[in-house]
Order: sequence, then structure tokens, then C-alpha cells
Amino acid sequence: MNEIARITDFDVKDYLRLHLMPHFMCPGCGHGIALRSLLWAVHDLGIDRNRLAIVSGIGCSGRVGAYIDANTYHTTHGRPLAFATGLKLARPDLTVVVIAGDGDCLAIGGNHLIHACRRNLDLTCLMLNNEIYGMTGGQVSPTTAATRVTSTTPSGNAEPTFDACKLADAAGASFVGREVTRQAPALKNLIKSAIEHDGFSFVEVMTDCTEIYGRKNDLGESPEMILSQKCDMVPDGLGNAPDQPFRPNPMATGILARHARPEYGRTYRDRAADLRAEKGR
Ligand SMILES: Cc1ncc(C[n+]2csc(CCOP(=O)(O)OP(=O)(O)O)c2C)c(N)n1
Ligand code: SF4
Repeated sequence: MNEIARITDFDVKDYLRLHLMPHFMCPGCGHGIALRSLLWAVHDLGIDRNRLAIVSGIGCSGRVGAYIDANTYHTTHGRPLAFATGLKLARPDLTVVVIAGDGDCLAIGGNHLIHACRRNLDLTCLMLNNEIYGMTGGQVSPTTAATRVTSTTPSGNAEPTFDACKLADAAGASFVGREVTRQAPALKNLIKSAIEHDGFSFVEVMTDCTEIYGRKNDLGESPEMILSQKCDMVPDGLGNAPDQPFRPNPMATGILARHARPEYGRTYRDRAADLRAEKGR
């Protein structure tokens, strides 16, 4: 089926809890495009929603999961990966997708992220990177770009910025990718590849917090913010982004790393079966 046919075949409303509408997101918030791209990927892959589990933390990003008409879990801030790990180990038949914010995933939940990467359980983590703590009023986050103004850095952020994809790759994630919300079809395809990947997949989604980050930094309205993503990106992956101490600019997008590594869930179950056989149980 070509892309146009697939677009018309996909109706996001089929996958939403419409009784929760209108949603809480500010006009122009990039999180909505991320949500739509995820559901489009789920549709393309033909995933049965009874076997789809969405786990999110606290934050504007965390609220995104609640609108999906599937099994959804709204967990504590920073802990969606820990919760998802238990869920996937108990129910390996489920497709488990984590939606986390950049604060959720890299600050309070940073430890869980590095160990999820190292462990390589078959989970997909979508980190919605709006470069700020959106829900709590715009405090600095580990991905806030250098010199940007936030409510806790009124004179401009002086801290170096995490390149989350390099971090995930170094920690052992077997699939790493990044995409911008400007490129929704490419984002959908990246999410599909991440879900299909057998192991831990990390996808950084560059989204826009129009109401807080955009306003504080005079970045314009949503169209201007989305258009500016074009200057920031280098399509098709690894090796294109020059080394930068702060947020990489231009940013490499697409699949940035893919490694063949044993999937943790299978290894764990095989070892448990061996042990049971050894003990005659
Ligand atoms: C344990 C804990 N610490 C702090 C908070 C307060 N809190 C709620 S959301 C949030 C930050 C959200 O930022 P981010 O994860 O980047 O997501 P966004 O809202 O930007 O999508 C914080 C600090 C909390 N709810 N729980
Ligand atoms: S505060 Fe920012 S991240 Fe949160 S819904 Fe509004 S625009 Fe989106």
C-alpha cells in the first residue's frame, strides 16, 4: 500500500478515548503530533490494542498516554521504565511502549534509562523532548539548550546539554533514533522500526512546548517553532552531526544506532527454565 492510501486509511479517532476530549494540551503543542505518529505506527503495524500497553510518567508527556484507547498506565514521575520492565517481564506477549518527558527520562528517571538500555528488554521508549519541564511551569531540564531562558534560568541556561541518543547508545540500547515532529511520516516510520526491533529501543522525539519554552525564548507560535526544526536536522542518521558540547545543531535524525544483542526477557526465561530443569521442577 502506498503512503497516501495508508494516510487515508488511518483515522486517529479510532484509537483515542474520545470521551476524554477536549484534550488538555496547549494549542500547537508538539506532543499531539507525537501522539498521532505513535498511533499511526500502531495502525500500520496492525497491533491489536488488547495487546498494546502504553506506560507513561508524570508531565504533559505523561498525560499523552491517557488518551490512547488501549491498556494505559500513568505511573510516577521518572518511573515509567521501571514499571514497564515489570510489566513486560510478566507479560512478554504485550507490545509495551513507554512515553516519557525529557525531565522524566533524563533527570529523575535517568538511572532507570541507563539500566533499561543496558538490560535490553524488548521495550520501546519514546522520549518527548520539549527541552523543558512543561507541566510544572517551565523549569530547566537536562536537554534545555545552552543560553535558553527558563523559569529557573532567567539569565539563560549555562549547563551543558545531554545528547540523549549518545547516552542511550553508550549505555547499550540496541536501537536508537531521533526525529522531529515536523516530519510526522518519518517519525511514524521510525516508531514502527523501533517497535519492530527485538530489544530496547530508544526514540528521542523533538517536540515543541509552544506555551512556555516558545514564549520565554521568543520563538514564535507553533508554525514558527516547527519550521525552525528544519535548520536543526540532518536526515538519515549517524555520523552526520558534528560534535557539539551542547545540543547538537544540526541534529542527526533517523535511525542512529542498531546493534544485535540478546533480548533480556528471553535470556531471563531461558535461564529460569534451565534452572528448573536442573532441579527437576
Ligand atoms: C517524584 C516527583 N517529583 C517531581 C514531580 C513534579 N513534576 C511533575 S511533572 C514534572 C516535570 C515534567 O517535565 P518533563 O518530564 O520534561 O515533561 P513535560 O511536562 O515537559 O512533557 C515534575 C518535576 C512529581 N510529580 N513527582
Ligand atoms: S505546557 Fe508546553 S508541553 Fe505542556 S501542553 Fe502546554 S505546550 Fe505542551
